[in-house]
Amino acid sequence: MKSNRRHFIKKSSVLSGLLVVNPLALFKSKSAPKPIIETHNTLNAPMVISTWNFGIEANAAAWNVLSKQGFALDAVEAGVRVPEGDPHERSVGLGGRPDRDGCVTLDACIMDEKGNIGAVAALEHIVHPISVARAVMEKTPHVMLVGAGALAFALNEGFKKETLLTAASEQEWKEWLKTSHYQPAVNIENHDTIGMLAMDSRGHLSGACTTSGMAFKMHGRVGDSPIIGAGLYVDDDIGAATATGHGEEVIRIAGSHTVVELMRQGKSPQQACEEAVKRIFTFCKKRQKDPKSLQIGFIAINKKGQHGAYALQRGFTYALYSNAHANVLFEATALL
Ligand code: SD4
Repeated sequence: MKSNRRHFIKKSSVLSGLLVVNPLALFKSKSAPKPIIETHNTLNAPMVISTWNFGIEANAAAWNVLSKQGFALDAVEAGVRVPEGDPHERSVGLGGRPDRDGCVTLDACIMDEKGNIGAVAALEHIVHPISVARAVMEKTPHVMLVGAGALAFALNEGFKKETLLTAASEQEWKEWLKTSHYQPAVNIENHDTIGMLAMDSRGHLSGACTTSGMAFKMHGRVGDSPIIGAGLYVDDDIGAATATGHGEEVIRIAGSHTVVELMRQGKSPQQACEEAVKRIFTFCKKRQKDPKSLQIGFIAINKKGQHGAYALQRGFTYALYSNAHANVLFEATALL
């Protein structure tokens, strides 16, 4: 099974900084010669990376867009819609585990290469919150809609109202009610939120993140996943990052934005993910919170097409699809 593979970063195999100079350009112009410089290295483009085992199927849908020279934004939306629409995936979209009141409430956000952002939080009854998030981005003057307002907007946009609580999730919730003890499990069913980052063949980046959040959370609780800068961040000049795991901890360090800023300072995606997880660990220590009771995972890519992933604990898997990796599942290295 591929899921047990260890993750090896091939640092030396990725060339850095492709500089293309057209010598003719230096001689034809009478004014000061201006070399033609390609500002980014698209050596590894297109590529898509996403969290957990279900990233494999999601990546395949995204690759379908990317391999036809489609846009990264369309790719990430198409990709994460796959687990959203799958009732057997119990942590995203249809069939997601409910909150403690039995309501399935969904969180999602999307960000493109230009810094356009859209998000929904605590959205009920809509199978594809990522597409509602995209509609918020493209059709409203706002960046985030929540709860009843998000649902009203979605219905007005033509999204269908559906029951998201499946028999299996309802059964699990009823079992949980017997104790009503809120203790989110680490690596539930080995998958959770889907965060996806893509670089299209033009070298541009977009990302998407979608989840039903922590199972049996308080009604109205919102995690990191729909919060730009926490669950997802994209800066087309630098790179992109997304997070999974206990959202409260990711929000505490503005996780995905932190990863991108660390890459801006020169860290590789791998180093940046490691540093972000270590910051969460430090906060755990300060707050006397047992890090063993938590799981956090980050994935990141940069403009060179390098990727990184790191988790607080073992068991965090992610899927990578590029010309070099035909949709391979890796297990991220971990701090603990
Ligand atoms: C949340 N980050 O709602 C999400 C859930 C998740 O692994 O990813 N769990 O906090």
